[in-house]
Amino acid sequence: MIKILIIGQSYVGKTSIVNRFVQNKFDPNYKATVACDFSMKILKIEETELRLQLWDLVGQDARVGGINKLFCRGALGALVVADISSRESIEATIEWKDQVDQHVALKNGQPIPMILVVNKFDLVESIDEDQLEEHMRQDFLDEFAEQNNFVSALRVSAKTSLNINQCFSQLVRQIFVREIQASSIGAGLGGQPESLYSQGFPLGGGQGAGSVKQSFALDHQQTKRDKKKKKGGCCK
Ligand SMILES: Nc1nc2c(ncn2[C@@H]2O[C@H](COP(=O)(O)OP(=O)(O)OP(=O)(O)O)[C@@H](O)[C@H]2O)c(=O)[nH]1
Ligand SMILES: [Mg+2]
Repeated sequence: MIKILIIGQSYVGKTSIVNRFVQNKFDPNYKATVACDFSMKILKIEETELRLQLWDLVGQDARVGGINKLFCRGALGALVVADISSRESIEATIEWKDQVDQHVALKNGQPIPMILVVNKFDLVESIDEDQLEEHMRQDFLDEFAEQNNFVSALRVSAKTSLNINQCFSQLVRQIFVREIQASSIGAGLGGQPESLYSQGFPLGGGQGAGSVKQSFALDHQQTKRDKKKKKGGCCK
């Protein structure tokens, strides 16, 4: 099971990205996520099924409430989402990334891989690259991603599907690379990831064998139970 966090400011399109990836659907109406939506997608690669567990977190302000660290437990990667029409949402990804880094790390202490996902590219797609505002340009985003230790920066659109499968497949590739480096692959991912890695991960989001989606909020009981279990967990 590969747990992936989907984080970023409110309204940037986190839920829309997950819905496009898991159900191939897009809803133009906004419905704020409450606490966390939980989805699963099974990717079948040759004879191996990879189970992606997607945690779509509420876009609460990272500087105020912060991410609930219980949500981060066991996460192996994250998509940090911004809205191309909001420079502020891009700058805010640094804060979101820092918060996750404080709560979870790989077994060797390395940070989990995170991709900068700049959504709603459809809004500016028709504009020439050199006419775009600075923060919308790929070269700016590449540099921003490098400076802030993101794996990469991808401009995507949940509305048109552009690069939606790619951001998940790129992230899963990085998870395998870092897990192999951390020598914890067997425990973390199950299956036969090393053989997958050597075959170059023929991952594409459209190959999902199945998916399921449900919502939940952490209730008091759950929080207490998790706190008790915390010893030995991967969240600090
Ligand atoms: N044009 C355009 N609109 C989008 C895109 N993705 C999402 N939206 C719209 O943006 C609004 C917010 O999308 P959500 O997916 O609910 O945003 P969110 O980040 O999950 O928001 P919270 O749950 O509040 O954190 C909705 O009205 C979506 O239809 C996109 O790629 N293009
Ligand atoms: Mg949402």
